[in-house]
Amino acid sequence: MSEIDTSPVTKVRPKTERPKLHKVILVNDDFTPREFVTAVLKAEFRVNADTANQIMMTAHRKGVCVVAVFTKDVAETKATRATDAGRNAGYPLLFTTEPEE
Ligand code: TYC
Repeated sequence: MSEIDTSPVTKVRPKTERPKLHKVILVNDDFTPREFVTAVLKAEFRVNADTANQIMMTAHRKGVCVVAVFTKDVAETKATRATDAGRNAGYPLLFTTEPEE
């Protein structure tokens, strides 16, 4: 006896969403010395002197600058460590994080 297969042929495509990346943002202030900011950028974010200076000057002129993007955990850890480096030296240096759109 011949049977007709009436099962649906819809394919299940498993959703594998990429975890959202998070920006680390450097916030300007009036007290932290420029050289200190660039030193923290080099140490924590492994950027060279030129890049560190560009990031620092952008924050200095515009108020904020995106340093880099990472997974949420890494972004938060780096922002905290960099902010703590400023606090330990008595500066109000601030790094924040925010999810990318
Ligand atoms: N505005 C600071 C100064 O003139 C330097 C500075 C730049 C501080 C960027 C913080 O995120 C910053 N000494």
